Amino acid sequence: IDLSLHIKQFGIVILGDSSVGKSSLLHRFTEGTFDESRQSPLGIDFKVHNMNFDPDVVIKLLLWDTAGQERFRSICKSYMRNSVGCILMFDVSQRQTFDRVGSWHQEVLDYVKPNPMFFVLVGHKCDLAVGRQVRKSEGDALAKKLNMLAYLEVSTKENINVREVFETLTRGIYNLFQQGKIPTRDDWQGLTQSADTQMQKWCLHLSLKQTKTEKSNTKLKLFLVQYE
Ligand SMILES: Nc1nc2c(ncn2[C@@H]2O[C@H](COP(=O)(O)OP(=O)(O)O)[C@@H](O)[C@H]2O)c(=O)[nH]1
Ligand SMILES: [Mg+2]
Repeated sequence: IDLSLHIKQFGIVILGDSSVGKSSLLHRFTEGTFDESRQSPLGIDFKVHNMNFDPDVVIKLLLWDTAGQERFRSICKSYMRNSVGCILMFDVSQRQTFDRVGSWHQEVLDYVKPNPMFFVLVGHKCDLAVGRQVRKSEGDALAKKLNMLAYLEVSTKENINVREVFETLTRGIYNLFQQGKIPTRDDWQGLTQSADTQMQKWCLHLSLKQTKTEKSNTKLKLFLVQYE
């Protein structure tokens, strides 16, 4: 039995104009709920979420939500620099938020240079069929033009495609990394492989939300025996 557990850490930043639904999306993904009257936290919100692709790979997502920085984007710089993935959002019922996607994209790339950044474009609030101002084909075309991993139409309210956003981005980055297309650097925290200490493995195993397979249960027991 191979005892090595591969732990990778991806920094992910959620960006887009004010009120497109960034905080709602992150809250739905990490807490599972949507509350229309919920006040977005001001400043920077930070969540950690573990993804378990197979028993041997754990990806720890460091998720950064931004608020109030929309007009002072330079504040975002440091955590953009420490991210490898970006969920770039617009509101399908607000045309101007779509029109600004291109400039968000360019600014992010300028900030993170020479490090890479991979994007998923989110057309949010797709439950608002009546007020829609941007067509799905336009979102698809823009994501393609800007070389993004995907375009997804999402509703946090109706819980449509929420998990898919995070999974598509994480899987896309993971696959590129496996293909050697994302070089890591000592001075870059966007994508890191954490130290393989027994304690970390143990903690990560315990914090995994997904149902564990027989194989990883066996591993957990072995770790516990080793740790004790
Ligand atoms: N119709 C609809 N409204 C949403 C959805 N997600 C968020 N909202 C609303 O959009 C507003 C802005 O959301 P918020 O998460 O604070 O946006 P942020 O400024 O980008 O963080 C709030 O009134 C939310 O209730 C959605 O999927 N559908
Ligand atoms: Mg917010």
